[in-house]
Amino acid sequence: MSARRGFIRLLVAAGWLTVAAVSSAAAAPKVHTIVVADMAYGPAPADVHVGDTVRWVNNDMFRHTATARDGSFDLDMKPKASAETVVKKAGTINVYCRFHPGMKQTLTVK
Ligand SMILES: [Cu+2]
Repeated sequence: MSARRGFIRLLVAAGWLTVAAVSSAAAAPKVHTIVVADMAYGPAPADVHVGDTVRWVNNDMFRHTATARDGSFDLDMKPKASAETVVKKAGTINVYCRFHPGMKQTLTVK
């Protein structure tokens, strides 16, 4: 085998390693942060996948919850506290605050 051909094989192998590394990074779980302030949830994150973590950060001066209507989680947050959950199934999750029924949010999990 010529040195040139060996070099080309090395480049091809390195290319596959790069592809493998990038695709496994894309599949790694992500953390999505939602800031709670002024009696409201911040925007629901886009592109939430099963296995990702959704974290609510309560920047308000009041205690809030992030409670799933389907009962899958119920996170209670004192002022300046945060809480998180790992989403386990795809679909729509309706979230509300137990203390302030007007606080609502819809999470879409892919
Ligand atoms: Cu609340």
